Amino acid sequence: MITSSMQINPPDYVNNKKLIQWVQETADLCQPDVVCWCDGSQEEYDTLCQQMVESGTFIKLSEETRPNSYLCRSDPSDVARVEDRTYICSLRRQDAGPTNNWVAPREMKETLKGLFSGCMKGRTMYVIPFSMGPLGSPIAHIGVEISDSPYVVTNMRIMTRMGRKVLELLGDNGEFVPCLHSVGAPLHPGTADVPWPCNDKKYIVHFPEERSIVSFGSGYGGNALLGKKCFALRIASSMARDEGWLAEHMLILGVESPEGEKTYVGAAFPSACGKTNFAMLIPPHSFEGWKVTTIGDDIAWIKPGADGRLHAINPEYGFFGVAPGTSEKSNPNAMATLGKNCIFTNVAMTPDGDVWWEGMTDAPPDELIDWQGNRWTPDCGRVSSHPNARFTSPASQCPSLDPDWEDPKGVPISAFIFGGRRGDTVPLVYQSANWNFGVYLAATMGSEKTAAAAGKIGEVRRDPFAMIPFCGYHMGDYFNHWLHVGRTLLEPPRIFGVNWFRKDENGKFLWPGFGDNMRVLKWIVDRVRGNAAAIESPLGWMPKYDAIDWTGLDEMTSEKFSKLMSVDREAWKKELLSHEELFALIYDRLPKEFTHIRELMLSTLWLSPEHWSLAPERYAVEN
Ligand code: TSX
Ligand code: MN
Repeated sequence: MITSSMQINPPDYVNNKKLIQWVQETADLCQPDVVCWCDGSQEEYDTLCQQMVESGTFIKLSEETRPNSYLCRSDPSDVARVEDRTYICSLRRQDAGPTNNWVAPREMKETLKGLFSGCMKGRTMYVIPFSMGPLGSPIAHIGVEISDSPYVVTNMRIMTRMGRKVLELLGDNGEFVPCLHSVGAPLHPGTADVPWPCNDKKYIVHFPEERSIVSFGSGYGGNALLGKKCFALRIASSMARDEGWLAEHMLILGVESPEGEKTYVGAAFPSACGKTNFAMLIPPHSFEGWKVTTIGDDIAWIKPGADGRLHAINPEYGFFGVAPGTSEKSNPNAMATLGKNCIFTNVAMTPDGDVWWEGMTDAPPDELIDWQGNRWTPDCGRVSSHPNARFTSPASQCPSLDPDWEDPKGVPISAFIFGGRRGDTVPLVYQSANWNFGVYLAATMGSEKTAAAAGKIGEVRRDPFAMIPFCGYHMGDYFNHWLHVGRTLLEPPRIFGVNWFRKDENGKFLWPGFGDNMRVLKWIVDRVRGNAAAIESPLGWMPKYDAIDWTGLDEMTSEKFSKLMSVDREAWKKELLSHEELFALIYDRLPKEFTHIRELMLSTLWLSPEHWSLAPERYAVEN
């Protein structure tokens, strides 16, 4: 369907020869009925949403309770990223590394040519220009996604700065990352469309040397919104290595003291650690005058500045977050962000046209339509929302959004925080002795599995820098790049490890988490500014009980805190020895520094605890 606002020929503001040629070649290959150059206007967005309502892809939610918002139910087979179908097609297999799938670029291009030939028949091919990062920022980059999915267009308008102004900025000779996407479901004459077209055959392909992306067969966010994981992490990490910066799977937040001093930190966590909740944290009542501000919840692009510090932007424009578990208790700022102008995918719908998901409220509604469109009641034995159900929401609606979140220079980063979900062994918080030890800490971070997929529940899965699924090159080279960046900085960010998930002998969480994480964050900020005491351990610097503000948290006795902070020698020897498994995988490109650091930490653990610390205090040690 064509409307007056849709441009079939390149609009007059498009003069980029490379772009016009790529669009023409792609149209020739994919044979869509119509080519539409997206301008990013509200009118275009509303038209596409209306078309998707008419085609059964979108359901308009109640204008009273959820203005200008839509529910979308995907095909039940297309609900998550497909890691086994994700490829890094570097020229040399070695450069993709052992943690990525690889096929030779020429061979992959032949395969893709076959798949894309005529794949958009009966459909509209949308040209979606977008900027990752504030328009014109020296840290930002432009991409253009071609897609046959209106769901992708509408989500890209929320998740990126999208439309005409990007093409104007691109100019005649500007550089862009071409991102080609198709759901892989051509519409033949006489056949009806389905609400969520997709293809059983899926390919998510990256060509790091030529900086391009091709995605086939899936409409799901992480596979289809190519600006996010594909560009901002996989391709950008490869660009960053070549150019001396960092593209990281990190949230960025600001901590503002009552005196108005601002400190920015980046933090990386594997999935199911509450990254978005941490990015939007609300401090406890006792922290009067302290504020946490949100710059981003998922990705950080970080460049060394002339001042010798690192400066970070959030390349995204919205949040594509996991809905289940998001509530007024766990994340009031996210709930406020979701009030209007959102797209919900695979959540449940209430009888009055609103959304619901597991964990949103203590008690479920009496009746729902579940994510597959079936009637649902609390006793039916199924979940109402898919566990990976998502919201797409504009960042601008987030109450905790930092006033400087669109500063083209980025915000100066004072600390990096790395965390995982660990029921034992790993203390609540510790500061690495220096940059290299911090890189080691991040490279060996891991999380316990919470859902039974591959591997046993409780088993530690290593996810270095939370980047295993997202690094566009060899993980050993990635570690070396981090070590290299540290050497170029005059004022490197301090590096911290955290673990909100340590349990006692009865399996109960020792730490209340959520807003109380502010207490840990304040110690981190104080450390960075040289205002907090610490004692030494083999893991690095740790807060004494008195170094943390416990006002309003009576339950945290010094005894309980000691449990949270204890470093078990035997557990840590096992922990350090278990790093071998990860290191063996990348043995030929493993930084030599890592071997030294591991040996040093092991030898320190073998010393009696009296020798760990220069300070007399230390935490309980089981021998
Ligand atoms: O997001 C979480 N954060 C970070 C918040 C800023 N979650 C949810 C994780 C799943 C996405 C947490 N869960 C956190 C946390 O800090 N901590 C925990 C563990 C926990 C769970 C429930 C309680 C306490 C801790 N409840 C009570 O104590 C009542
Ligand atoms: Mn993520």
